[in-house]
Amino acid sequence: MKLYSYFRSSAAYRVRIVLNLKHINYDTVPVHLVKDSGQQHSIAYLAINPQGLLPCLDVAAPGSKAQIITQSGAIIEYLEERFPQPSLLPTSLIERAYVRSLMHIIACDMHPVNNLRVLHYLEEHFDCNKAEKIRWYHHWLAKGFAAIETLLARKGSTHYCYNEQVTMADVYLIPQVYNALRFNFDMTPYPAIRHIYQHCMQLPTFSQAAPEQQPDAE
Ligand SMILES: N[C@@H](CCC(=O)N[C@@H](CS)C(=O)NCC(=O)O)C(=O)O
Repeated sequence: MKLYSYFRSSAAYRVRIVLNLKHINYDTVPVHLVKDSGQQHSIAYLAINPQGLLPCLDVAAPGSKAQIITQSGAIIEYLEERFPQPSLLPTSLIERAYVRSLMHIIACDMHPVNNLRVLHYLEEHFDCNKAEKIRWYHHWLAKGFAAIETLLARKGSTHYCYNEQVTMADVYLIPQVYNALRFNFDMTPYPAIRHIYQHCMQLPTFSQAAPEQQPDAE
């Protein structure tokens, strides 16, 4: 498999964790989100992913015509269905929904508003300076993390978002926290999230997927 990735992309980071958890070998195809005014906007990359976003995964057998999956959520669900073990979802239907609720807080309500292209748009069309962009970024992080923290506390989570099992919720949470820390967001008010982050980052499947471990890391 070929993962189109950028070391700092948190959506690509999610997929890297899942590939590691499921012991799937893959090659990284780096697409630099900043260099050349963003290689994701190049004609060559748009032919692969018309959204101009990372990640995407080519699941074709070597030597066959490309079979590209875009959107980290679709990639992760594909990998879960194709390689069911170890499962990244609980068995009970209601608990699966719980895990997906946590995932969607991040995937739908936190990450998209803080994406690179949104921050660029704020700068270009609303004259936002760096400090204002950070305020925006931190505001949406705080909203999302507060809700996640409450849900985790209600559940009595300790090492993972759900029981003693790695699930897709951890796969989404860890890259989001990594990014928050990179942008100097204060994680003090979220002890349950911090605990899960510290625990997961000790696992090689998570730490080896981290940005600084990637072949394109700078
Ligand atoms: N919903 C998409 C989001 C993908 C996304 O926003 N990727 C970011 C990197 S984390 C990106 O490629 N940004 C490029 C840009 O904003 O121009 C997914 O989960 O795959």
